[in-house]
Amino acid sequence: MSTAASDVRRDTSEEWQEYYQRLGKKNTAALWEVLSEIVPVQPRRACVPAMWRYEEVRPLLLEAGRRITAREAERRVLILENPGSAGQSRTTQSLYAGLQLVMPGEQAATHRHVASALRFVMESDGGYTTVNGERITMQPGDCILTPSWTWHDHGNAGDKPVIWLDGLDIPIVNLFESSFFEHSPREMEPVTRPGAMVAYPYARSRETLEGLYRASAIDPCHGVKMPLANAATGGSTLPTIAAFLQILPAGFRGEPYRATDGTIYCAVEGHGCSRVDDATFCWKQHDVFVVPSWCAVRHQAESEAVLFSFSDRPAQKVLGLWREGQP
Ligand code: GTQ
Repeated sequence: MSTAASDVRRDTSEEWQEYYQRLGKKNTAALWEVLSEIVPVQPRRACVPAMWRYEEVRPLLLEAGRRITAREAERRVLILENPGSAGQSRTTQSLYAGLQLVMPGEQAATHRHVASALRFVMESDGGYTTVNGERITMQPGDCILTPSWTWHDHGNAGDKPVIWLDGLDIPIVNLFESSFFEHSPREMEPVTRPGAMVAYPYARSRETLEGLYRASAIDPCHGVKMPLANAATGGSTLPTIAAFLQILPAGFRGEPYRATDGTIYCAVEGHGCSRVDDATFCWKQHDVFVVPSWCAVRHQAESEAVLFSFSDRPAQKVLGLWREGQP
């Protein structure tokens, strides 16, 4: 492995220390002390591989349902915090994920923010989200978008808890210090865009995936993986986030793959295990796991399995940052 230019012997003599102090007083610093940290040879990750088992987190979320109302909380969500970045409200370095709960009869207030969101529905019989005045019903497996600065609220007209996985680009927006947020002064927003543009019903995407599975070759790393294209633009799901659905045939033994877009996975159907660097995550429906940037992942499926995933790939691509490879 090559060494960075700054791996020189640090001079700790008093004379140098005194010089560094004078630099600090003028708000300057010696690059040669930090170069290999700030320009690493390959990605230096704060985030680590991690998994959240649905059967463990769901009871905690339902407990939140007894402790706080959706109104009080604004959004009743348990953030899936990466243990390598505890307290930073992030799941990968650039993306936020959380599990949101809306109890029967509840309605979460109408607001909008610069951060874009996707929702991947886990449990819903009567759940809905309203995007710029258009009500979109939620069914398990549906993916629903809340593009940047669109008004949205969530509700539950059924008699059972509604739960979904939220994915937002909050850390990206905050990196750029470009966040705005506001509550709606109105109870209802006028309809300003068709709901079909922001909804990916599972029945439809699953059928498209099945067609691809029958028609195309199985990728040795990904099985058959398809992006959820943006219906309005034909481009990525959201400007900053791409969502994918992939099928792993029964008995699939994937080859290792890595890419610079840290990726959040949610198991939809079947069960299997994914090896992420040295960790092995055995997953079943609704379990969530994260593959940080440039970590090798290899998926294995016992039964035929379907995984939903999302990452910041479009943001990295447009900035010329994205790389992938087989480790
Ligand atoms: O549903 O609008 O998980 O504003 C975090 C912030 C969900 C939402 C989150 C939010 C929302």
